[in-house]
Amino acid sequence: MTDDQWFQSAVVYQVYPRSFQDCDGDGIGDVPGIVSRLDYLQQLGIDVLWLSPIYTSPQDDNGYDISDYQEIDPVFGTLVDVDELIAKAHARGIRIVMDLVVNHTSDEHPWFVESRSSKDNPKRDWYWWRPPRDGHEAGQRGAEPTNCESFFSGPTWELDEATGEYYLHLFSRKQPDLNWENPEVREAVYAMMRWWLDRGIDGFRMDVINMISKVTDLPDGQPIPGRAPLGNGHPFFLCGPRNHEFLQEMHREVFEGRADKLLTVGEMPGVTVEEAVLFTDPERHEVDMVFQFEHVQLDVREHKWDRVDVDLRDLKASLAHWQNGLAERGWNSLYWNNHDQPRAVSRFGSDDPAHRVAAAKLLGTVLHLHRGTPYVYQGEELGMTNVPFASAADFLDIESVNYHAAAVAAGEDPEVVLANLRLGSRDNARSPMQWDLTDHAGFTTGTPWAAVNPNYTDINAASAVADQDSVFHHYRRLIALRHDEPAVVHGTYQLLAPSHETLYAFTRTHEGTELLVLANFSGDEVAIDDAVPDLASWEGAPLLLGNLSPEVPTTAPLRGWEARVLKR
Ligand code: TEU
Repeated sequence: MTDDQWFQSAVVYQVYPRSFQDCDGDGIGDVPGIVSRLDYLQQLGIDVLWLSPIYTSPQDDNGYDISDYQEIDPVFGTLVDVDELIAKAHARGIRIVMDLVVNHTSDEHPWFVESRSSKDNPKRDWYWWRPPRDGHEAGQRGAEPTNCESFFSGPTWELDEATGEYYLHLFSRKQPDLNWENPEVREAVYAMMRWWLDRGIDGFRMDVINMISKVTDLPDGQPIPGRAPLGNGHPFFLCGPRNHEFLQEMHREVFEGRADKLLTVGEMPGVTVEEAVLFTDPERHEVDMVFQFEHVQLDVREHKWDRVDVDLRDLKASLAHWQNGLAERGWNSLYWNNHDQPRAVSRFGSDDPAHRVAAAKLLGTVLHLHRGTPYVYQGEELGMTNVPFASAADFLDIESVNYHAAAVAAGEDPEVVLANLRLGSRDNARSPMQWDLTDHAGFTTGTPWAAVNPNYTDINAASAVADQDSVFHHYRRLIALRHDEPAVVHGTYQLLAPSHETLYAFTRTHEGTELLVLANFSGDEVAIDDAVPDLASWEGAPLLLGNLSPEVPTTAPLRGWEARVLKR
């Protein structure tokens, strides 16, 4: 592995700062809180820390609406705190990756304040402005320039009364989209990125970076069943015509000469394997890896609130699709969780107290034994679960709040809407980190901004670190395995028994070493004879890592939620 592929044996830990550790008692996590937990992260063994945004922000979308890219929001701390975090993380051999949110700014960013001030302001073209649709008056129903729907419900255009024009916002109305067609915008973004790299950070997670290039005439989208006349604009802004060009320019302008020490991961909703090969081909100098969404859409039907259970066969096929698709060129990221997704053990495993620990370890085993860079989301290493929200009032995320308001206004049954929120809301991932058995799980001495999951009495870091059989120590062993076992990093991938409904089985092969990974995604015993063609030849192969005790013969049927990694 060349030096500049260091990330292939690295494991990234995502911190959602608002919910990680509060040090000043205001009930919101902060940078000094992250510093105070570096020993814990070092014990886990992670190599990179990705921080969700901590920049100055009105917090409309919990910091993904930035009003100053080069200042830290006081709620999280100061630039001096960040310098301390960088220095102390580096002293532990941990790199720091910041969230880059440049598809849009906050509407309170000075760039947008200027742009909206008049039609002939020099920064007018830094954003997407359009007059009302032909034949319509500004503010009239249907006057939006196109019919496209925002990710956060409603139209993707907002009227600015002062100038009588509409501005584009793929997300909230307080997140106006930057116009990347304008070279001044790109230059300003690149300058800011260089400033952060010069400050000592080690890369970026790039928020919706496959939305920055749009089809410039922004046409109407196909009406969305049940939400017409709102239309689907995705074909006009996902992986747009200049996306590769912009990323290659970014690489030249920002990363040239230092890329081999950095990590860049592009969040790309809707990206295909074919496109990801181009985005992550090292010869093209675009990004090191992407967050793709195929496996986290398998339980979604018409829209994210219309959910079904995941069929393991679909999950296996999807991950294998990406393993095979990026086997020769490019590189995968590997994730079950992040701040936008429900908790994996509740979604893909089992949060039944009888099975939760085994299931959480099993999910970690399956993911970390794939080829790619694994991402651990805060609390995943504890097997933290979805939150038992009591009512709609418990949901704080703008995506949840807007969905609830729009759905109820459209006449949907509030109980159905609440059930949908409990299953799919991003709030599930944003409850405070569960540190110990003290008040508020040790997250804050104040009143937490969001309720702590009441199951913190059973699920918390203090208990986990003290228990060698915990999910925490299983994740620690998985991370160590990636550092020590070349076959985990480089082994070719072969899925076995693709049509088996509850058994997940695959091999990794590298320079004479073969790993066999077996996982039972059910609470019932499952035989493996038919799944593994030459099972007898695995007799007596050492168990590299398992999630249940006592150890049983390596070729014995798998117990409920049992995972086994064999090596020969
Ligand atoms: O998310 C992009 C994105 O597509 C999300 O809207 C995701 O698909 C959805 O939340 C699933 O429920 C990024 C950030 O991760 C997210 O937190 C921000 O809200 C969004 O961009 C806007 O910056």
